[in-house]
Amino acid sequence: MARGLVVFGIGGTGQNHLKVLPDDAELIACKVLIDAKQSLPDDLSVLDSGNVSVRVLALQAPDDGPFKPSGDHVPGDMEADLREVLSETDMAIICAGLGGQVGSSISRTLVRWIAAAYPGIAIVSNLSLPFAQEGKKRGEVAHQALLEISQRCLSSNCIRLDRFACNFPGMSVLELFRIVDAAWIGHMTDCHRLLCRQPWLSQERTMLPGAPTGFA
Ligand SMILES: Nc1nc2c(ncn2[C@@H]2O[C@H](COP(=O)(O)OP(=O)(O)OP(=O)(O)O)[C@@H](O)[C@H]2O)c(=O)[nH]1
Ligand SMILES: [Mg+2]
Repeated sequence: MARGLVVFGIGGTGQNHLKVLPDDAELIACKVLIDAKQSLPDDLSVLDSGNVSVRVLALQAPDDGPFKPSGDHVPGDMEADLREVLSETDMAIICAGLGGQVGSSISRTLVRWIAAAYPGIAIVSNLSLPFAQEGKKRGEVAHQALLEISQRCLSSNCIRLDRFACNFPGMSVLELFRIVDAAWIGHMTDCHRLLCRQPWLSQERTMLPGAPTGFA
């Protein structure tokens, strides 16, 4: 049986997502917000209803410019906290909107680090690619991050915001983001069910030639 999930909300999008997650301690062991120091909420009650534990890890902007993926190493002052929350789980979910600095860089680093330090933990990602009108540079940053993150994940759900907007003409950006949140929560719970080995494969599906005959 999978233990509770550790959900990482990284950058502004990750922070917004943590605020709308189900308040379900059976499902979520811990919410971990990672963002630049100056972007953290003043009032943590927006994340913390008291039911699910919350960690907030503040990033100091580098002296020499923007946040960049830093190889396999998470910032030294975060490692002890990360090890503590990860010891409680066998599944980590990384949630970030790609295209900015914090989400795109820290998600890459974190996924690399978890994959190397905890090969037994299943990593799942919930990501988005920016709108085309946000510019080519953000698109490139996002695609590079997506490639690296998804290679290390059990399952990766990446929503292309511009494609999404085509499907919902006239919808406001905020409403679109709420739909993305719902899709990410669906992906998270599906992956958790998979890890819990709940019998979600239908009888018909399992009877296809060559398909698994169900979980033990
Ligand atoms: N799904 C979703 N996407 C968002 C949201 N806000 C912004 N985005 C998208 O995510 C991308 C990254 O935005 P943020 O998450 O604010 O960026 P960040 O990671 O905090 O990076 P910086 O603030 O640039 O350091 C944007 O370019 C948008 O495409 C949100 O609330 N939900
Ligand atoms: Mg930000």
